[in-house]
Amino acid sequence: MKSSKLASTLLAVAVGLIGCGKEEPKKPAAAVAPPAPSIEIKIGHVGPLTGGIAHLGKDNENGARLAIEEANAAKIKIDGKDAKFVLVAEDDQADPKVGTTVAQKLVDAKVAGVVGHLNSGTSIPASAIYNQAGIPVISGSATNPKLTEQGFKVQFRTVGRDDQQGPAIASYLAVTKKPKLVAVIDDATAYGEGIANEVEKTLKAANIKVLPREKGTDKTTDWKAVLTKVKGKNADAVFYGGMDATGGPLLKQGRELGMKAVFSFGDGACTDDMTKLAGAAADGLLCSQAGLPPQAADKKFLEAYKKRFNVDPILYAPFTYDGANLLIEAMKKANSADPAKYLPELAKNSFKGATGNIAFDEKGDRKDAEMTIFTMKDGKLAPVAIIKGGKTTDYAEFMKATAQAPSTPAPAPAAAPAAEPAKDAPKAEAKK
Ligand code: ABU
Repeated sequence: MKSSKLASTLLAVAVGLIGCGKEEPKKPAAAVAPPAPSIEIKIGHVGPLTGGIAHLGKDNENGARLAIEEANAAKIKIDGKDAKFVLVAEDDQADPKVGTTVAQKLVDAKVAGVVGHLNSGTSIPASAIYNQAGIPVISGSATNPKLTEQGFKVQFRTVGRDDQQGPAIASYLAVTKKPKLVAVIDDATAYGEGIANEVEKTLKAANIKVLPREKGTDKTTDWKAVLTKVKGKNADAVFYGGMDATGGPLLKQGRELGMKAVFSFGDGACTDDMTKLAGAAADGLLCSQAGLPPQAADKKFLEAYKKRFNVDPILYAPFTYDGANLLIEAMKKANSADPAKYLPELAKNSFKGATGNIAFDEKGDRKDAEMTIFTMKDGKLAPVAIIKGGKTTDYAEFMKATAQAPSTPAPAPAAAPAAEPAKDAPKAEAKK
């Protein structure tokens, strides 16, 4: 009896315990939001990342990369989706054949747009491939006029053209140095030969004699035979159409041969690297760029570039930065990364970039591109004049006027010394 009472007591306690442990009905779990839909948008960049001008290729690539990183940080939405921009960077080795191979690779990778190529010699053949695929492409450095003369609706550039740059540097040389006989040398590339032709045309129009053309290649670093010939003809100025990797040795060897001639270069060889390549021989160099100088770029861009890459831009990084931003801006406006949908927005864009106001004409050329003239002094390139719309303005004056009217930089009235030849120089071809 005792033991059965104990058993019932234990049973009652156990039932009580089970009762206490009874689970409460589960509350419905808090709703977890599904991840926001996202879209990956590939943007290609192409330039030489190996070879003698790899430093310029990297400079261009850095500009595009910075724009893309900033766009990702800004958490842009395209078509209601979180846009993740991805830079697909390719090396075309400044070689036209590699350029077309790489262009096809980017088309196959389904990039939405391309910034590049750096060289005119690679940009021109590659443009046919992008055009066939309907992919917008913006070069921040290729200056040969042919690039935008092919009628390709997808092709744009954020720099000026060599039928603006050639007359600008040739006129400045003619007026400030008054040469009687000029040797014109080129590297046999689309860019080098093209700008040399423009310079020769301008000099001849100003009644200045020009020696028969001398040629090298984009790999030539021994110019002694060419220079000895030029020195023998007593040329008092030399113009070289080519890049800094070959222009540096040309200048250095010219001085080593005792040449006193004024050396003048186009944008490809208008970099501070000339001091590294040619040493003290670089002082007195006259050269041009087909846009505002890098130091005149937007301060915010310059600071961000330095912070990100720990160097200053060399030449055209601000222009590839603007190129990438123009693509992204057009996608935002079209609310689509589909090239067919955003291309019309790109063509009609009016954009305030790091290099000033950018709008394209019907060929895809930058409207009202500035040309800058530099001289090398104490191992540093210094901008001395801006040529815009046929007017030459002292650099400091131009910057002052620009600061006062930031949205539409207007040059001050034409200043000596280059106003006269700029007026007389052959005009850039009329836009069709
Ligand atoms: N504009 C100078 C370097 C690039 C090019 O046009 O080939």
